Amino acid sequence: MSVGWNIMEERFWKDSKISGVISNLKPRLSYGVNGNVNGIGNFDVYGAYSQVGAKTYGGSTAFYNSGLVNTGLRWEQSQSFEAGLDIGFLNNRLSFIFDYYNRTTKDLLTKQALPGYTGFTEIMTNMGTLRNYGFEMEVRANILNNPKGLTWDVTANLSSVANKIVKLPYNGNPNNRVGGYEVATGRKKADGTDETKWIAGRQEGGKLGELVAYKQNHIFKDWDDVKKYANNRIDEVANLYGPGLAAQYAGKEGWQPIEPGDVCWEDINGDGVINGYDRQVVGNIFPKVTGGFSTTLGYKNLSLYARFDYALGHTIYNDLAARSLGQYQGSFNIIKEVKKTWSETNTDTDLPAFYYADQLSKKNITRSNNGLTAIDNNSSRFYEKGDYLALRELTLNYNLPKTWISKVGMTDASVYVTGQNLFYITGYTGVSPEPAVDTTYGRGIDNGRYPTPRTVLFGLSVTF
Ligand SMILES: [Ca+2]
Repeated sequence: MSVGWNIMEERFWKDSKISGVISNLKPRLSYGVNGNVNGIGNFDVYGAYSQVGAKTYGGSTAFYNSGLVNTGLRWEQSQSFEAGLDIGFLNNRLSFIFDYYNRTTKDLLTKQALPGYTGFTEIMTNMGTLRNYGFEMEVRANILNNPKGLTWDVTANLSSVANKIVKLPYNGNPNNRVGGYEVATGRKKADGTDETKWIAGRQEGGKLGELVAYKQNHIFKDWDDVKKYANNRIDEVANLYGPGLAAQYAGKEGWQPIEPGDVCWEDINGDGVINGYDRQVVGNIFPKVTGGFSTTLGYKNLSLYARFDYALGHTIYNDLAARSLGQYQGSFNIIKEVKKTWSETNTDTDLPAFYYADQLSKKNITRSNNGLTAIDNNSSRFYEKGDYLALRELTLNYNLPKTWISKVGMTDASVYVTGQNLFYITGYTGVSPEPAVDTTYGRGIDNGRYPTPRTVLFGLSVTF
């Protein structure tokens, strides 16, 4: 269902002087409901049976109930509201399209994990309500328009996306939370204990895609620095103690000293203990803003086209760098950043001292995962901003003059050279700054992806 008003078609508009400047003006509103059954398997409504090995049940073949029935499954329902405005100036040589959208998806088809004692790992449910909202904008400009000389067109678009979890099924937890981590807010309650909150996971009012880590404040330069920040510190994550506690812990089995070259973690609640309460959200896997722009410059038979795109606001966990500098298995190749790790002659750095098997010693890099590739609970140092601008395409095209090609029976012919994925401008240190949406270990993790291939093509296009 949609309505639009072509104001420039109205009599009063045509009669007014402003119609000479504003050539298009159209406010729009739309509302619609869509259904979706993507993500639902063939037998989710009916449940499933599987075979137990081959004749292993007293010499016979047996079957067991391997998938739960959910006869109440429904389609997902998306309600979209959109408000927009098209506006054009000077015979539409400059035009804008603005849109605001708000899409609420109800009855999301989601697999709900089940406790092991049920005998099942999960059940397909209509889990909750998610809202996506944002702005979209497009600009088109015909800056130069000389049929015998220069022409120049520019287009640009931008869209911002945010998501919010609106509703989850009742499960007795505050905000019907599923998963996530309990951390300290940094404030104390009246009785002196820590005020806590839940981050990441899924909860009503929360966002999808949050990344959680221990915040690296800096690398301890020397003993003075260790004593200044961590003299009486206990690190419960890796069983480390500060120099002031040496009398108590030195030589105690399973305990190691905090030394220069180790990470100075942020102690959120200031209790002198580093533990799970000292974790925080360090980013989100989803870009906040994406878009692109293109420009076409023409002079007679020659044209130059360039197309850029960008994404801003997403964070990537650079597991490849963490794994190499943490030497979780001791057999990985070492990246060149190892030269920047802390040593007695290189104390001003943001990379901890290079140890073998970080997960078995100081846990300066992989904090609570024992060296597994996992998105959360690592050092914040390896969560990198993925902001980038890419030159996606650059094409130089020359249309051969008609007088030449008509002699050999062609109607159109051009030669061109085109390059794709020519460069990124980014601060991300891995091979590709694009959001890691689909890797072996899940979204947001760069565990060694292939770079986007850079290609250069020379071509000849002929029409007879
Ligand atoms: Ca603490």
